[in-house]
Amino acid sequence: GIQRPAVLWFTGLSGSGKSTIANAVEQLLFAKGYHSYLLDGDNVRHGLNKDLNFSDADRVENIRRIGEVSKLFVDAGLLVLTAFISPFRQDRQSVRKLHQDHEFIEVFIDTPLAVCEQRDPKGLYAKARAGEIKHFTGIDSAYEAPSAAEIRVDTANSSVTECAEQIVAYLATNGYL
Ligand code: GGZ
Repeated sequence: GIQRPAVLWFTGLSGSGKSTIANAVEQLLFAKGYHSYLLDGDNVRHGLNKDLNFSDADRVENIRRIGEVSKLFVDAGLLVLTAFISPFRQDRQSVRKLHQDHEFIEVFIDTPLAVCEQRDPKGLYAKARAGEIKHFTGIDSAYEAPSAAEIRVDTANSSVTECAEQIVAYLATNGYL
C-alpha cells in the first residue's frame, strides 16, 4: 500500500529496546507492502554524525541533524523510524515543530533504568558504573522522559512482537496505513 508519510520518533534509554522494536516494526510494515526507512546509530552515528560524541552539546546537534534528515525522508514519502536516546525534551520538541502536526509520532520505549541495566547487552552500564564511560545516559547524564508521547511501549511486560504490533496498530488506527 501507500503509506501516509511520518516519522516514528523512538526515545528511551540505552538498552531499552528502541532498535530492536524499530526493526520489528519495519519487518511488519515491509510484509504489508509499506515503504519505511530506519535511522539508527549504525547508519547515522557512524556516518553523517561521526564527528559527534556524547557531550550535551553534541547530543543536541546529533538530534537536530537527525530531525532534519527525518524531514527529508518524510518529504520523500516514507514512514521514517528513528532510534536514538534523544534524552532532552526540548530537542524532541524542536524536531516535533520541524514537522507537520500529524507527521511526528513520539514513541516512548518506557523501560526502567533498572531493567536496562539488568539487560546490559553491551556491558556499557557496568563500564559507566565503574567510571570507564563518562556522561552515560541514566547514570551521570540526564534522560528526560516524555510526558505526552503519542505511543508508550511497556517492554518490561510485553514481548518485542507485541510492542511492534502495538505501534503498527496505532498507524493503522490513525490513518497512516
Ligand atoms: C549513552 C552511549 C554513550 C553515552 C556510547 N551515553 O546501547 P547502545 O550504546 O547501542 O546505544 C547507545 C548509543 C546512544 O547514541 P544516541 O545517538 O542514541 O544518543 S543521543 O540520542 O543521546 O545522542 C550506547 C552508545 O551510543 N553510547 N556512549 N555516554 N549512550
